[in-house]
Amino acid sequence: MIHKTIADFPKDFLWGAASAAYQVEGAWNEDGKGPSNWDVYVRFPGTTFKGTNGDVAVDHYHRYKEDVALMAQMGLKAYRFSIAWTRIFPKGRGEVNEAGLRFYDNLINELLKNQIEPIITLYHWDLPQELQDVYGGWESREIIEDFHNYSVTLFKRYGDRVKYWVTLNEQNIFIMHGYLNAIHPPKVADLKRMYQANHIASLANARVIASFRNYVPEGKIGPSFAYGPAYAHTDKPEDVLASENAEDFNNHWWMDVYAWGEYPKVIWNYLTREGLAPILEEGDLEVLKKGKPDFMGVNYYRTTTYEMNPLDGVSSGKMNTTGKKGTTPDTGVLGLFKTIRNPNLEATDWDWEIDPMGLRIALRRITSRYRLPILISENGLGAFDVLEENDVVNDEYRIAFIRRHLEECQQAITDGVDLLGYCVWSYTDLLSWLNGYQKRYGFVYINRDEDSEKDMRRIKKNSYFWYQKVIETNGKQL
Ligand code: BGP
Repeated sequence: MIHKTIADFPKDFLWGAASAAYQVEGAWNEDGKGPSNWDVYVRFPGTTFKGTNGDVAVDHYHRYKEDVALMAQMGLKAYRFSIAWTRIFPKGRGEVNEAGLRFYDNLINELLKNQIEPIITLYHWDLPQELQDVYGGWESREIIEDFHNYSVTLFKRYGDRVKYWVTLNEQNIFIMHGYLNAIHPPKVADLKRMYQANHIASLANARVIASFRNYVPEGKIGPSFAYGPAYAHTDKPEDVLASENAEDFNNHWWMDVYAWGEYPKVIWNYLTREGLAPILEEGDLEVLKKGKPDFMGVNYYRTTTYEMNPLDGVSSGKMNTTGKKGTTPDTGVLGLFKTIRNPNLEATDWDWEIDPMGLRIALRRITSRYRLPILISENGLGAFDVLEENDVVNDEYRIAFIRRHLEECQQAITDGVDLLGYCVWSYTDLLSWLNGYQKRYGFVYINRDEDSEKDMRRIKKNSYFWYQKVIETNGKQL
C-alpha cells in the first residue's frame, strides 16, 4: 500500500526505551535479593561471552536516579523495565522482601516525578533459582501459583501508579533457548520437555492476566512476543509452504494462544503425530481463553527467510555471539523449513538482518489476525560503538536504523494499526545475555567493557540527541 499522505503519530504516543533487571541492575546479592537462575548459570564456564555476568551490570541499582535524570532531560515518555522476582521473593515464594519492593517504589516514583510512564515487565528471564531446584521451574505446574502470587503482590503494590504491564518477556525465546537450544538456563535440549514447559508458561501468563483485571481495572497488560515474520525465499510453492510452516510453528504457536487461547491446528496435529504435543489437563483451555491481553507486545529485531527443508536436511544451528559477521549457519526443522540468508537485506555484525519494512509487515499481520492494539516493547540495533575523544559516540548507524523503523511505524499507523508506543532497546548500554558488553544498544554509552568495570560513566551518544528531537516533535522530525 502506497499512501498519498501519511498519518501523524498519535498525541499520547509512548516514546520509550527499555531494559531488563538482570541486564542493568547489578547488586546481585544486595538488600536481601536471592539468587536467580542467571546468577547461577553464568558461573558455569563457557556459557556466556568471555564469562560475563550481571553481578554489577551497569550498576543501575545504585545509579537509577542519575539514569532517570538523563531520561527526563531527553524527554522520554515511557520507560520499560523488569522487576527481579528474587528481589521481591528471594526464594520465589514465601516471605516477601520489603527492601526489594522499596527499590521499585523509588524507581517508579522517580519516573513519575519526571512525567515518564513506567512500563513494568513481570518476568524478563531471571527465575528464582530456588524454584528451579525445588520443582524444576517452568516444568512444574507449581510455578503457576507462585508466579501468580508474585504478580499479584506487584499489582497490589504498584497498581495505583503503573498503568502498563508486560507479563512474560519473549516466552518463545526463553523457552526455546532454555529447553531446545540449551544456551539459556536450565540448558536442556529436549523437545518434549520444551513443549510442556511452554504450555505451563502459557497457563501462568493467562492466569495472571485474568487476575490483573481485579487489581488494576484501569490498567493495560499483555505479553512481549519476539516476532520475526517469516518470508518465503522464492515464489516456488514449496518455499511458500515452508514459510507458512515457519509462521505457524514459530509465531502463531504463541500468539494464537495469547489472543485466542487456542493452539494452531496444523502444528498441533504435527506435534501430536511426532509425540511432542503438550499434555493438556482439564480446564487448561478455559484458563488460556480467560487470559486475553489488552495489547500484543512486540519485540522486533528482524525477519527470517525460509525455504523447504527435506527430511534429511538441516536441523541445528549455532548463534553468533562474537560479532564476527557471517558466522551464523543456517538452521531448520526437518521436513518443515530451513533458514536462508535474504540477499535483499544487510545484516548486523551479529548476522541479524536489518529489515525496517518487516516491522510494518509484523504490525500488519498482527492487526489483521488478532485485531489487538500493539506496543513495540523492543526494537534496536546492537553494534560496536566507539568512544571518541571528548566523550563523543557517533552512532549514525543507530540513528539510521531507528529512523527507518519509525518511518515504517508511521506507515503502519496510516494503514490502520493501533500502535500504542515504541520502546527502543535499550536505554543505556547493558549486558547482552550471551554477547557480553561489546554488543551495545543504548542511547547512553556506559564506560565499561568485559575486562573492566572502569568508571561506568554515562555518556550521551549522538542518537540520544536525535531521539530527544523526535520526541519533542512527536515524530514530525525523524
Ligand atoms: C531480546 C531480549 C532482550 C535483549 C535483546 C537483544 O531478545 O528481550 O533482553 O537482550 O533481545 O538481544 P541480544 O542481547 O542477544 O543482542
